[in-house]
Amino acid sequence: MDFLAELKARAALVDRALDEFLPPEDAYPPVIHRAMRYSLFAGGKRLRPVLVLAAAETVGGDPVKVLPAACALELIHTYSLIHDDLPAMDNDDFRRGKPTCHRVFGEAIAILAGDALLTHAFALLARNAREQLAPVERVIQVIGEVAVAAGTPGLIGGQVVDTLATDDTVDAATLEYIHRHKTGALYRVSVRAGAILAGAGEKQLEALTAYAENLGLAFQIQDDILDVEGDPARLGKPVGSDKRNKKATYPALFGLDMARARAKEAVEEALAALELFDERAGFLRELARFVATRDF
Ligand code: GRG
Repeated sequence: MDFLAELKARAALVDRALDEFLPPEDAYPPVIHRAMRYSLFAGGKRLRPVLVLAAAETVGGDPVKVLPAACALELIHTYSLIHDDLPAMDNDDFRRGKPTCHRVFGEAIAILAGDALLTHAFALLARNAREQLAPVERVIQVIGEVAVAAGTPGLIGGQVVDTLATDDTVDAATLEYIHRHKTGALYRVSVRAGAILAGAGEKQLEALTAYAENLGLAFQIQDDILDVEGDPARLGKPVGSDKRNKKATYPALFGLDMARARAKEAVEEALAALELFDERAGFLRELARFVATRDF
């Protein structure tokens, strides 16, 4: 399999669905829809929505039927990036290689664009039931799980601990909490959402959850490694623009070699979790290998 070509094709499918599912740019009041679309189409890798599609495919479902849920996860991810970049948080000028939402539209519209993406995500999740793409009880389970993953037990919790962490408070346990919640929660729920909507059995869901947790960890460690030794141009970041707390990373706490070893171990655990699946898990397997070796 040419993994990158396959990833690109799936990301293009997601992009077309996002365009279809979002209010048009000129819908009143246009500035908010322009801001939402600006950040959404700034060039993300689309890993979370692609995971939703691949998890559905792995358990024998139709990826096209989970497209609204896949797009919902990308909307939540993009909202979190817009808010993370705000002056009150990381105060970043660039994201995905372009000026951040608040630099282009101002802080108030950027805050509202993030809010709008988050709320629209739940409208899209409900669409799964309205259009009878999946049985209503599965849709309700997914809506509940996504809300938890985006809330204080997930993304928000991780962001709060990261925000409050200072150089002397970031120990291994804190770092793990931040990674599991800030990054891991959305990976985990992306895989679970695709699998649940497609009717995964209990054992399949358990295995896919273990896969996703290890994948999220490998992804985040590689993200930390790229912060140290990645090519800023390839990552869409201007040189010297990174203002993240450098202590809250795997390489800072454990050194680069140990960080690489831990990422490799997480990939192996992710692959082991997929053992019960047939060749339909091929894309998920390649994705696990990709996240820990990627350079962007
Ligand atoms: C503001 C609630 C709230 C949360 C913010 C996403 C986030 C939490 C912070 C961004 C900083 C960061 C490094 C987070 C870890 C997750 C991560 C690596 C995000 C970037 O994901 P990619 O590489 O991004 O998939 P693209 O642009 O490809 O979608």
